[in-house]
Amino acid sequence: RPLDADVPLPLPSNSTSSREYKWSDTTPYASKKKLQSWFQLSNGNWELVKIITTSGTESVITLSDGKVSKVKDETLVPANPDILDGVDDLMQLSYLNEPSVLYNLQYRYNQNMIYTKAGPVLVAINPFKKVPLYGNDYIEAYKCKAIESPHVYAITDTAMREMMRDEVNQSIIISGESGAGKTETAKIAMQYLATLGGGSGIEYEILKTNPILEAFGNGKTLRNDNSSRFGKLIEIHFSETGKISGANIQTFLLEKSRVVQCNEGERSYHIFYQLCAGAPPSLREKLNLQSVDDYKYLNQSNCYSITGVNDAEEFRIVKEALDVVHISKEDQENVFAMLAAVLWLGNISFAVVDNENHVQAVEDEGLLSTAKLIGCDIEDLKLTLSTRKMKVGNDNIVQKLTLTQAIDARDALAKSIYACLFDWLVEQINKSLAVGKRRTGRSISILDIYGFESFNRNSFEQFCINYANERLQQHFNRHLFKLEQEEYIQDGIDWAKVEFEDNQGCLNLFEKKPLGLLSLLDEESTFPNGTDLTFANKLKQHLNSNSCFKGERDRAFTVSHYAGEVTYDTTGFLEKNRDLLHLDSIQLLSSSTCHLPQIFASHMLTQSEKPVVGALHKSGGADSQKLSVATKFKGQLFQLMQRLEITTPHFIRCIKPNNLQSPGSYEQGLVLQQLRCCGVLEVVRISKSGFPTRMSHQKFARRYGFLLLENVASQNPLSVSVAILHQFKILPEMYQVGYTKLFFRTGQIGVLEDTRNRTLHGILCVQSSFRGYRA
Ligand code: AOV
Ligand code: MG
Repeated sequence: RPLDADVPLPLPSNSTSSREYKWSDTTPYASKKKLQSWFQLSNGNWELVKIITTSGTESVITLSDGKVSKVKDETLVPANPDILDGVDDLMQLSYLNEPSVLYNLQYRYNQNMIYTKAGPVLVAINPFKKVPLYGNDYIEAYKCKAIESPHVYAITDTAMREMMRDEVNQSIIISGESGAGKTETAKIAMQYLATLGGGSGIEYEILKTNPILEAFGNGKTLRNDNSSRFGKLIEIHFSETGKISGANIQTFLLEKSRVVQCNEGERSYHIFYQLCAGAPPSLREKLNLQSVDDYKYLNQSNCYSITGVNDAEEFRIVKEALDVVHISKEDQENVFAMLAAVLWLGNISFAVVDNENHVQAVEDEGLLSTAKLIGCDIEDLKLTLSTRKMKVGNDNIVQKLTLTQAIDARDALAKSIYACLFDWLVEQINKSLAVGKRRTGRSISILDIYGFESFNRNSFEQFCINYANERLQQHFNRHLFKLEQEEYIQDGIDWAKVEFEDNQGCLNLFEKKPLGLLSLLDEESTFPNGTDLTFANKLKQHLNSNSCFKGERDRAFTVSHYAGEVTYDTTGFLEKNRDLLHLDSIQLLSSSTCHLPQIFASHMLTQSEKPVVGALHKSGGADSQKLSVATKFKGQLFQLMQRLEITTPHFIRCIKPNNLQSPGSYEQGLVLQQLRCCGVLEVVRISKSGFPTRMSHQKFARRYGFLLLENVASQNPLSVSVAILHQFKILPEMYQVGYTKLFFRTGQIGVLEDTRNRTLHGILCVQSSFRGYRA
């Protein structure tokens, strides 16, 4: 991989390459550099200022609005020479300070160059609009290396080449906050692989899994109109000749609660709205479909549509995609019936029937429709939702439910049906994409999970999502700092290993046994008398000395994540972690006359028969014989990390330039915060303490060789390079000579560039006055 490709991005605009030096510019380069510096304004933004005079401790500067100000020199941060404006790898910056990085990214972003390398990492800034960087022409150009500007295509191409060359499984790991562009990026990578490895037709199926999984697993949140509410790892397998032979999708913890409840301004899963908007009349009648605002589960958040999205059209696309992945029309109809059943379940209401506040389901349209759609007896459904069978000793007793209990039972059933439906779909898709013979060494996995989230109110879902991101961040850290330092060692230069800050502290807070967040949550979940409040108190009692933890008032606590502090409200934690489904509900489904509910019931039963971890089985009754949600999730994440560990990783960091999902707005503070917490600046920082500028001996000799006083035309690049270093008296501690490259400390190449430009400028001036024209 060339470290500094000189190829400009072939944008349709008139843009000259950002890195071309304009020879007509007569301002002496060296003095220009000294004139410019970064100055932080009171709003936190950085501005490029001109220094008029400097005393050594204080400088007089001009701001962009023309105002003149006297400032202390410490408040000024060196700016890079203009030649480095918009470099495509942050490693090429002579000064790797925050304003320079921010400016460089913004400079590129303003020209639709949303991709920039930060050493080995690809930084992608969400454009929130169509950018002309994709499609077959671009894919072709990246494939034959006609373009080398940073791009998802380029990093995917590298993964593909390394897979073929080394026969080692690869992974493309995409991270970033909610709404930063991970899912879009994953699709762009898949598109590239499908084009390069296509031929058998399976690639078409693979691409069609996207609209399906997005319809069933994405919803509108306050952060992102198309927010993934599940994690996904898609493993694409290749043949010896680099053709796609199949794929497998693994999903992680779907946010079930969204089915029955979501916040004002958010939506439940897209598929519900698509079904209601797009179902043809015959299906509407069969499922007794109403419009979205007739369903309680959908109308509680007061948000039905998404700007720019046509749900009916999306429904058509999803149905088409279901055809492609070989889900039969009959099964599709069963799926839609289950969706309708979930919606109708939400409309079931209860009435108090005795003076102990026990309730019974009202025999209304909701109940009748649900029973019909699930394929069960009306009386059975009524009983399931308003009573609970329990075993006390050897006796079976029937407990009547209160209103809250009944609503919980109803919602638990709806959530379970939906989650099973989702799992079932993934299973069907995997059957369709199945790899004939399991091969190793030739696969590329793309990881796209839900991004770090912080809302005004954060619940169990955010707790799990942010824990997952914490795990992923650790994987990122380890690999990047390790790889970075390995490059020095490989090229044989002296290198004292740099230790790096990692997020192990926060992970320990989650994972430590017995006194970590997850263990304490599980423990409290097993106590029959445990409540969200007793859980919160226990956390405060045991974890207050942990620097990543802070107890808050009432039921809340704060965790210092790598990406910022998040305060969690423990309300609902225990119930969501236990995730109990009454045995009665499972029995109801298994007695169903319909195909899917029966499958769901057996799925739920096998799940609950799995070996039990911890003390969970001690709590009341047969229906809690299952792993807690948090424990299961933790296990999944560990497995995921193990799988990724044996791959060569390629990292993409998505950055959200504003919180409004709007194009063209680049908020420096927001970008900086993500760069900081995502570790991009740390990659840059480690380079700062090392030798961030690298140039191959060849390139160095070519670029600066003419400055040598002696004739070196016949010598090899290494000798020429060394001669240049000597002639310019570059201090030995400022560089290292590797086997293939020269490594420079920050700023060193700027000095040489300076001399080169002055010399060239001199030559050109002489030439132009001699020839009578300006070059
Ligand atoms: P996410 O996956 O990172 O959030 P998405 O990939 O869903 O974020 O991106 C959010 C929105 O940004 C998309 O719906 C697009 O409108 C826009 N977008 C992102 N990348 C591009 C691009 N390359 N070109 C054009 N528009 C883009 V979450 O799933 O919430 O963590 O849980
Ligand atoms: Mg997403």
